[in-house]
Formats: sequence, C-alpha cells, structure tokens
Amino acid sequence: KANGKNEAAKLAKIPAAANPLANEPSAIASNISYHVQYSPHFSPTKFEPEQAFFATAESVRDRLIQQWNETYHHFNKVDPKQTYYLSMEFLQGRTLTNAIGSLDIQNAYADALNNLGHVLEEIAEQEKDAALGNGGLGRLASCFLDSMATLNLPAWGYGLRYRYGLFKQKITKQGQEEVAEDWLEKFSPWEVVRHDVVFPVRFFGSVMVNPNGTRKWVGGEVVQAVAYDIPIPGYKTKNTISLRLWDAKASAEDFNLFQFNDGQYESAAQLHSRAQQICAVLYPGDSTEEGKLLRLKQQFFLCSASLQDMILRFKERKSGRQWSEFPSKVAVQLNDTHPTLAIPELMRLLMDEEGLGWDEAWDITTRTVAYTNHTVLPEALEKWSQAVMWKLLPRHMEIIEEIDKRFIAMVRSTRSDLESKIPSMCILDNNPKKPVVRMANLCVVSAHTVNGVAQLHSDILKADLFADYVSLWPNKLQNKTNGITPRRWLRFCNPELSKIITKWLKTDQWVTNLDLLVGLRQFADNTELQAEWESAKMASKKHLADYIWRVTGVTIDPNSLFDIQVKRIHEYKRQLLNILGAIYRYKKLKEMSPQERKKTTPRTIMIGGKAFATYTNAKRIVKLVNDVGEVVNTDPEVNSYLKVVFVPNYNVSVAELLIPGSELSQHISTAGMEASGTSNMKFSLNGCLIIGTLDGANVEIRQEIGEENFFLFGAVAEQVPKLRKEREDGLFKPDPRFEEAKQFIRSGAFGSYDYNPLLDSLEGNTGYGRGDYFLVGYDFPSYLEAQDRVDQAYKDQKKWLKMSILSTAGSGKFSSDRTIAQYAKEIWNITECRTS
Ligand code: B1H
Repeated sequence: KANGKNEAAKLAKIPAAANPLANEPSAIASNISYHVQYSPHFSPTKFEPEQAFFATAESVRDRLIQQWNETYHHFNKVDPKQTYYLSMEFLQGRTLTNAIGSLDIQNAYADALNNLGHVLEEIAEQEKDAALGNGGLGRLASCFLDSMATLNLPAWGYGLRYRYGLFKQKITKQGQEEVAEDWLEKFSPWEVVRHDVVFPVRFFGSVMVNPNGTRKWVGGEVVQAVAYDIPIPGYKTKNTISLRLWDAKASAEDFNLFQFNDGQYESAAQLHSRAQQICAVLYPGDSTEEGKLLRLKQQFFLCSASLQDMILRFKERKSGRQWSEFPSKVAVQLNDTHPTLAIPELMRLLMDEEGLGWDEAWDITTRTVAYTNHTVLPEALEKWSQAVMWKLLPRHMEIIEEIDKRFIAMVRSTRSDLESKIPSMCILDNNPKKPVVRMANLCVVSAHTVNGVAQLHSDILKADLFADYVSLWPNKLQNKTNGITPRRWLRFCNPELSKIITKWLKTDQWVTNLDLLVGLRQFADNTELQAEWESAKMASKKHLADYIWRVTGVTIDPNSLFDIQVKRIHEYKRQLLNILGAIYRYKKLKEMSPQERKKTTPRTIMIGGKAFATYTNAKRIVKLVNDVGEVVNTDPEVNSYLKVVFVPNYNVSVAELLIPGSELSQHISTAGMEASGTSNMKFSLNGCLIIGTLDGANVEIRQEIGEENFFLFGAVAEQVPKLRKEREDGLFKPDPRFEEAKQFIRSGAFGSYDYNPLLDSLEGNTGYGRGDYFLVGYDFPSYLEAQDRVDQAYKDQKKWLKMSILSTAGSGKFSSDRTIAQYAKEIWNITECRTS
C-alpha cells in the first residue's frame, strides 16, 4: 500500500512526455502530473488521494475526448440513422475504473500511479457516485449506454443534470434519514459544458392563432437549456458516445437590474432562481407519482431541449433534406412515460415551427417514437391533471386533445366492436372529479412500438394492461428482456472471478460475447475449477465483511452463508417477507439446544435499500430490519449462527462490492408485480444463487440456469387475483409459523417501536389491513421451505459450488449487449457505425 501522501512539488521533476496521450506508464504519469500543475482545483502543494483522483480522471478524460471527437466526426460524416434514448434517470455510479478498463490501459495506469506513490483502487474510491436515478430504471439506462457504445451503435442518451441526485441514506435510532447528496460539490471531471449548445424552453403562456389558421405558442417564461456532455466509452473500441444532460439557466436579460439597483435583490433574480429550481433535484420516487408541477416542468424541459437538438442535427448533417426522411434518421426511445411530452412537442415543432401539416407531422412522429413500459403498478402509471397541463403547456394540450379525437374517430370508423373499450383506451380521462391525461395511453396510441422488459411482464401487458390495443394493433407490442453490462457487473467489479473465467474459457471474449459463458458448464464438476471458484468467492466475502464492519460496526463471519437482498424498499418487493423469515429463524435458534444449533447453517442476512421519503410503511420496514439486527447481532447465544445487517446507503458502488461477495440473493416480489428486476441478473452472473418467485426476469433466469439451480417458492401470477379475493372473503387460513413470527414482533422482542401499522397490513380486512395485498402470509410457508432447501444445499459445498458455476454459465442471455442488439434490429432499425 502506498502512503497516499505525496507532495505535488515532486511531480514537477517528471519529464514531459513527447506524446502525452501515449499508453506507457511514464507518459501517463507525466500527463497526470501535468493536470496536477495546470488544471489546479486544489492548493498547489498537495497530492493526496483526492487530488490524485481528479488529476487521474482528467488525464483519462483527455484520452476519452480524443476518441469522442473522432466518433462525433465519424457519425457526422456517415450520417447514419441515430437513436436517442430519453430518460429522466441515469444511474451512472463511478466512472474512473470503467473508463480505464474500457480503454484497456488498466495496468499502465496502475503502474503510473504506483510510481507517483498511489494505488489505483484507492484513488478510484475517491470518486462520488453520479446517482441521477432512483433504481432499476435508471441503472438500466446506464447499462444501455455502455452497450450502445460497445456495439458501436450511433446512439446517444439524453437526461437532466440534477444538482442533487438521489439522497444519501443515514440510519439513526429513528430509522432512515434523508440527506441531500451533492455529487457536484467538487465538480465532476467527466462532464464537458457546451456553451454553444443552448436551446430555449418555454413554459406557461398562451396560444396565438395566425391569420392563416396556424397556431403558435407565445408568452409565458422562457428558460435556457444548456448541454453538459459526458463521454461514454465502448469497451475496447474507439467508439465513445455521449450522455447529454441538460441544465437550466435564465438569460442575462431576465436579470432585473433596475430592481437590483433599487435594493430588491431577491425579486431582481427571481427568474434566475426559478430556472435553477428545474434541475435542482431528482424526483426521488420509485413508483409513486405525485402531482408536482416541478416534475412536469422537468419532463418537458428534457423533451423540448432534446428534440430541438435532434432537429438541428438532422438539418445540419445534410442541408435541404426532406422532412419525410426524419424517421429514417432519428429514433427516439422513451424510457417509461416520463418523457411522453416528446410526442406532442415533436408535433408542435414540426407543425408550428417547421410549417408541416397535421398528417405529415403525425406520420413522422409515430414513425420516430417508441415506448418502453417498466411497470404495471397502477400508482406508477402517470396521470397528469388536465388543468395543470393547460396552464403549463397550453399548445401541447390542444395537440393531445386532437390526437385523442382522431384516435377515437379512427376506432369508431374501423373497429365498431371496440366501442365499449374506447373510454379506457382513449387518452383523456374526463372524469369530472379529476380530469387527467393518461400518459401511457398517449404513448401506446402514438408510438410505433411498445415493449415490456421481461417475457412475463410483456405477456401481462398484452393480456391485461394494453389488451385492447393489441386487438387494434396486433404487432405493436414486443418484449425486450432487460440486460446488464458484463463490463461493470463482472469484469470490473469482480476481477478475481473474471480471471478464472478467462483462464477456463481460454479467452476473454466473453466480456463482449457473454453467451460464451456456457463454456463453463462442462467444468462445473471439476474440482480444480471449484477450488479456484471458492477461493475467489471467499476473497470477495472477506472484502465485503471488511466493508460491513467499516460502515456498521458489525462483525460478520466469512464462513457463514452470505444472503443479500438489495433494492428499493417497497411492499411489493417484500423485504418484510425476508425479515419475517429471519425473525422466525432467530426464534427457532433461541429454542434449540446448543448441540442442535451447531447443526444449522450459519447465515448472514444483509438487507439494503432506500425508502421513498414519504412512504411510511417502507420506512417502518427499514426500522424493523435495523431493530432486528440490533437484537440478533448482540445475542451471544445465537450470533455465531445468525447475523442480520442493514446495509446503509445502497447505491451503485455499494452494489459493486456486495454482489461479488454474495452467495444467495433474494428476489421475492409478489408474482406479477416486478416488471423485470435487473439485480437478479447481476447476482446470478457473479455465481450467486437465487431464492425467488416466478416473477419478472426470474422466470427466464431459472430457465437459463436450470430449475435445479434456483430456489423457487410462492404463488404464480395467475393465482394472485384469486388469492387476494379469498383473503378478502376471510377464506385464508394463515400458517401458524407466520402467526408466530408476527406475534414475536408484537411481544416487543425487537423494542418498543410501534410496528402495529406494518403488521396490520398483513392481516385480512381489519384495521389498517390492506388485506395482505402482497400475499406475504400466503407465501410464507413455501418461503420457509425454500430456505430449508438452501440450508441443506449449502451443507454440501461441492454441490453448492457446482450450482454457483452453473449460475454464471447460464447468465449469458442477460447481457445488455443482447438486449440492445434486439432494440437496434427490431425497434430502431439502426446498424453499427464503427469509428476506425
Ligand atoms: C421500474 C419504475 C419507476 N419500473 C416511476 N417503474 C418512477 C416508476 O420516479 N418515478 O416516478 C421511477 C421509476 N422503475 C423498474 O424498472 C421496475 O420496477 C423493475 O422491475 C425493472 O427491472 C426496471 C428496469 O426495467
């Protein structure tokens, strides 16, 4: 280990490299030293890990910018059809390790830093996560960018540059506390502000009718959208694409000098501070949609700025081309309904700014836009108040009304059999109590393709949520099973296991062709591979145990089974089922004799995740897990057989630590409710076994790795409505073990906090009871039985290792490279555009 203390003065002695971008360690060291001296962000005397991180990042950025410019020029020259991925969330995490690895100069950087008295891994930990997203949906967007770049696709991401990303979670005696996280506190070395890429975005105002009947949106307030670009390198390819994030600012003329000189400082800068609000915070919801005007402003801001940018690029790349060419040059993918306003905004730009007629604009818009649905939870299907929309976006509401009117007329004239379905299929819900715009309906009516994110989810969309549209447009609905990038989620986060895989497959091609992992199947029984596999896992477990000790003060035993559930805290994800199982296990351990205890499989249960700040039951679950941990971990009778740890502040970087060290992970949502899940894929890829329900992508994972390697339990999706009904009708007989676990909490075994509201939610129709809507009670016995199978399987380490190897071997399908290749071919109609 380097001491991390080093004086910047010493760097001055390093000779300048002839080519500062050469890949020799000496050139890299000289480039880093250059940045310490000439891109100073700190006092000139220090070269501690923090300074070393920023200088290293800037030196890496130099290399990225070179490739990035070449890619940009190449795209400009070739003028291919290009995809734009619109997302309100990108959960990028850290960049340094990923960038150095993609550039394939890991060793040279490690050496260079060593020579400068630092260790690459330690430097990398200095970086703050860019957490401009909430959970799976945002991380998916980031995995997609990685694959688009790696597959050399002409594709870009568009998002917002939130000042504060997802909150930091602090755990106190009260439970979760949210603290603002300032990822830009010391600036981000990865973003490049484009002062020349600025577009006006209007809000409020009114619609003016021109003498010739055309319409124009005028007045209101105008905010400037400024582009900040982040380079996204592909793995071992020159192609480096862009994530363009918009920031909001007011223009100088909006600053009221007269008022300022008059001492009215706040009102003078009013428009400036209003503009700043737009990108101030990420909306921290993971499924609930609160009617917030600011959120709607954010959504429109993203859509309008991005479309103006695309249109300008379309015009600039070749002058004088026909608008009818637009859909063969531009594909827009909407990441859920959050950027739906792209639809009426593209219509408005084409008609009111470019002078096209309705029919032509509509044809272009529908051929350009595609929509991905990520959830069937009713509370997450966006519905915006019509009154709010008329106020903020009057012209767009006119356009939406017209789209709806024409849709209804089309259904009436071509499909009279669907007449009775029109009220649920149309876009505007004119319920006089609360008239709303149904964003998902607007998307399905307007997009050329709609897709779900796992086979089961897409089947549910077809059979249920969007069934009527399927009868109207049989080919509009597709499935695109999610994927994860094998670079971040295996190659870089688990170098030990990666090395073993490469050794046994005799190639490292699996990093970009994940299907090659099936080659491990033939060695699953090989004792030599198993020994290597085991020691890599053990090293990761020790690393993780170390981390847990640092952040919680709890000591965990690397010889126990590491059992992890990490994801947003939500009742449908059923962390409550997990903790009730842990409580039951604890109670049984207490009742055992010391001899009996010795025969059990020691477990460390780790649970982590953030709860939406106003989601009370989710916060109660966090509190319960912490309280249970407090009691169990300090109970000398059982704490060598069971530990329960709440992992604070779960984020991308924490996931990169947890996943390699995991042996069992829980994906236990109520069947039919988790659209896909993507951490299930990450765990499986890293040789972690899954205990889970037949939900989301679990179904496909189990198919791929073999049912004998998956601990299945619980009701299936088709049973769920009937089971809920039975529960409601008082026909459900709870298992005594379920009652026992709940009673144990009620007895005060885990402290005096009032858990009754949480426990009542698991009851029938009494009290707070939502009638155990998530079927925790119904699934509890089969969950315990599956956990028994886990304990048994773990006792046979040889068998366990074989299952672990087969999990990795069967995870090839879940590469986001496969997912993105399918989007490219089946939705976007784009092909590779490689920069040579
Ligand atoms: C997913 C969301 C989501 N589905 C609303 N829906 C949000 C909804 O801020 N909001 O208002 C934010 C996010 N996120 C997740 O998408 C699914 O629950 C997962 O099952 C899926 O794996 C993931 C990616 O497709």
